[in-house]
Amino acid sequence: MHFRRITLLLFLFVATISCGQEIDTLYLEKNYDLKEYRIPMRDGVELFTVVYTPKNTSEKHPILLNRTCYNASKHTDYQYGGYPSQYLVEDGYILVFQDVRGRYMSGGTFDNMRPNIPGNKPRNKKDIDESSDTYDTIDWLIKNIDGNNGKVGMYGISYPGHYTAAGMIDAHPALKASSPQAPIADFFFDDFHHQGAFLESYTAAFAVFGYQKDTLTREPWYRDELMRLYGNPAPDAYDFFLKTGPLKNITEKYHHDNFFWKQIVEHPNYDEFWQKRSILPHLNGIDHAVMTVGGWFDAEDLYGPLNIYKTVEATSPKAQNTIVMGPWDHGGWAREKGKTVHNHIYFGDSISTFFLKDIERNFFAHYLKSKNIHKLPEAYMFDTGAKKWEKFNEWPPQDIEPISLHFGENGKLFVNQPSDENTVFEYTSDPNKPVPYTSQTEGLTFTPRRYMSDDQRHASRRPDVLTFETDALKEPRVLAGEIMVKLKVAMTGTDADFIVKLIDVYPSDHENYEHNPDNIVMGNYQQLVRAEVFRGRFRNSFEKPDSFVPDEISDVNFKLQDVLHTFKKGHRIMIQIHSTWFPYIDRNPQKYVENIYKADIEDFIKSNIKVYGSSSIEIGGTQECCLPAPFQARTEQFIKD
Ligand code: PG9
Repeated sequence: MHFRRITLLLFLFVATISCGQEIDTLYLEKNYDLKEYRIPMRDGVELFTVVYTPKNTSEKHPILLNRTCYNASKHTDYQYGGYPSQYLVEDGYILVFQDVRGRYMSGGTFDNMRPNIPGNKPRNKKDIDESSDTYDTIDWLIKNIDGNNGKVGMYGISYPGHYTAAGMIDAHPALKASSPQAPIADFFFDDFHHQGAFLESYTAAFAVFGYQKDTLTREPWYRDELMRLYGNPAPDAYDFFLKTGPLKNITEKYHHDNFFWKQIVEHPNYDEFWQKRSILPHLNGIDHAVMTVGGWFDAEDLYGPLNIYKTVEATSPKAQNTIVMGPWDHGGWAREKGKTVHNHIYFGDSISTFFLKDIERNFFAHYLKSKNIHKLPEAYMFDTGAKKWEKFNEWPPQDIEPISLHFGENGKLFVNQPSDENTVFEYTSDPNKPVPYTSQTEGLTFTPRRYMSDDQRHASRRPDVLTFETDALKEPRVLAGEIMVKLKVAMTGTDADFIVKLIDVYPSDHENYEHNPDNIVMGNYQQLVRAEVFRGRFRNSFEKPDSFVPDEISDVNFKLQDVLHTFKKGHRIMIQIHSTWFPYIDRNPQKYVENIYKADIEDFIKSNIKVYGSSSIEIGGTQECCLPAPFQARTEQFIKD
């Protein structure tokens, strides 16, 4: 694949193409003046910053700041890099795009999820982080950019969403509105890992984040490293990664000189390296407006938006804190395609335009232009089953009846009806024949996007997948809030992953959809609603993993990410449980080894796994869970401060 096409792919996977058909070079040239600056930070490092200032000087304008690791220069020369939305550009803001430290045209050294240094402003000159860089940037902009009204908003999708959240910490007083969108909160739970299990599908992404540049550049400096995997992209990632073998082969063949890969390999557990990079323990004392945005089908950052919203809610009573969750994949709200279809499922028309025009535009206008039009509820959540927006005055909602699910003989799933505790369900998990994460064949990609509402019949027909389903529902049932999985398991091996899926099973006579190819049969479709992996070694602590004792019953309790989904009358609720999910997730050898990134081929063994009838799944409201102790302790400490 030609490098420039990959570069475009890179930008698309983060930059997202906005609905801005009306915004182009001509529009920007006609309505904005463009200048580039090098803004000095407190330690002297200069950050490259592109500034568009409205030509209309009849009024002062607020500043909209986007800090990115994905190249601010794609906005130079009056290029419309895809964001902010056409509505914000048309409303008139001072549009600012900045390369974060160590990226592209900015000075300094890059650090993935640079640890935030706790403490109040101003810090001494050596202590810098994304929070201090944001503070210094805002301070400089307010003082040096003519025509600003003294108010600043921040926004960003994905990594830029993370930088937006970092800017909320010890924020500059001019920062009045922040919208972290699909923000990364913690790379041990977002993106590269899900609950400690490595996302092997991310292997190709390391080139973007694992090499320091040695000059100021407007072009990706990691071109050759990116082509190692993308020079001849595998059309079948399952086959490619199975043949590649254990993760140690990836180190030897592709990432032997990648500093981020080395960090991931050397820190397989939630140790201080990861804990200090989580943004969550630092989100406290926030006193401005925060609108966190996420997509229910975001395979990259779903943990981030949900937990950033909940943390701000718990620690910052002065913040006007809201969350918007729609039927989108990663950053899907920033691009309008007319019909919102995720994989095979149609959710409605112009849903992204509704968000951009009626939600995001009003949010910033209200807080930055003092337009009294902000009518956002506490939680603006899209029901992915009923396919409509719902407004809640809290999230998770406490007024929707939670349910518990229990596993019965012959694949029966019971609602609120505990089954025989002594019933045992068994399967043999073979890492050499892993369960595919998708019903389709996908090539080497940064992150899969379609699987999160995909048909699960390919899995339910496998002997190494436990499948339980209710009878057809006599009435609709709304599942809203958190999901707590409580498994009681035993195994012949000494380690295991557990993938648990919540699935909406369509009636056998459900009609097919016109927007799908003929071979997509919707009768008995098993639509994935939510799935998550849990690496069993972390069941007692993400920081200190434990092996399993063969044939001894163990508790494996963990959370799936939140849902809002109405299971319609005639549909069935299904749960699947299995122990491989490939190549989305790397394979657990199932023989306990200290570091799976260094496991040998001989460590990969079959394991007979038992799930006991005393297991259950609790869905709805707020589920008390097993946050990793260090994180939980720190959050409590910050809340107290
Ligand atoms: N969260 C997205 C990502 C981060 C790192 C690797 C791959 C993807 C993003 O910033 O788009």
